[in-house]
Amino acid sequence: MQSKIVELMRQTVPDDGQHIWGLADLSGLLHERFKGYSYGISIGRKLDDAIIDSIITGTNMEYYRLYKETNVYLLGLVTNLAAKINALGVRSLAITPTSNQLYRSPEYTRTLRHYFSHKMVGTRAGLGWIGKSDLFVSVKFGPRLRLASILVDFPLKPLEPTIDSSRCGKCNVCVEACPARAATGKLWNIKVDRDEFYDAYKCRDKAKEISLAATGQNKDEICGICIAVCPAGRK
Ligand code: B12
Ligand code: SF4
Ligand code: SF4
Repeated sequence: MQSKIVELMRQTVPDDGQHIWGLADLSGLLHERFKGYSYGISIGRKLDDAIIDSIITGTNMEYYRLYKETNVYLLGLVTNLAAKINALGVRSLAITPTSNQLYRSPEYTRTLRHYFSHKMVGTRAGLGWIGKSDLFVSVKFGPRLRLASILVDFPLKPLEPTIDSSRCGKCNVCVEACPARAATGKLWNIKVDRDEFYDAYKCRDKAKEISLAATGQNKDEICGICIAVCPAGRK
């Protein structure tokens, strides 16, 4: 069955240099609402370089549109894949890029955490690490991507070793560029919690302010300067 799922992924995810995907063992890592699922597939879709380069000093409408379009695209891709995996007889569940009822936490306003982390599936699939400003930094595209996931109840064997610690090294570019000063500069590893190195409230409040100024709305918190400056993704 592993080989059928791998084949399905190869056939369905475009081999166009704009996508990455990998298989993850999530045993013991998922919230109880995902009971029965212990494995997953992480998928990343690259973001357009010209648009990302253009937000290096602050966000704009083009990035906002790209963010919306990529969410719609990834939703379609993971829904299609989950349906095909279900048709193979393996129970699977598509996890959308943005929060929905499936993983929204009622505690969110107090914690700024939901019940599902796409980035965790990505590190378990060996596709990247968590950077100093809490972005997922993929080996292939740096942080210039959006993520989605699929959960499956079949024991998938990861194709790559997991990545358990940061590869940022001495780089501090995103820490210095962040207008909210949200990151401390401490390096991530799987034992270090988000709140020990990155302040999600500072980020959220600044991103709201920036979104309002650039797009006239502050429902979505759109900033992304930390994505644009990261040398791991820049040409
Ligand atoms: C809530 C949320 C926010 C909040 C809180 C952000 C945060 N970093 O926690 C706010 C509103 C501030 C925010 C802002 C932004 N967000 Co946001 N957000 C989310 C959302 C919906 C949930 C994240 C969450 O619950 N975090 C809780 C913490 C605890 O988990 P985490 O940060 O995801 O990751 C931790 C675990 O994965 C852990 N971990 C990783 N591997 C392993 C392995 C093991 C064994 C263990 C134990 C732990 C572990 O390490 C991390 C740090 O502790 C996700 C989508 C999703 N469901 O994943 C998007 C998501 C994180 N956002 C995203 C983006 C792009 C942004 C913004 C750039 C805004 C924008 N769209 O322009 C900023 C950047 C903020 C930043 N520097 O991280 C992308 C990130 C892409 C990337 N390259 O990393 C995501 C993944 C959406 C997507 N589908 O692509 N966001
Ligand atoms: S999204 Fe903006 S405010 Fe948040 S960490 Fe990145 S640069 Fe800082
Ligand atoms: S800018 Fe540097 S410190 Fe920040 S995530 Fe990228 S590599 Fe890591």
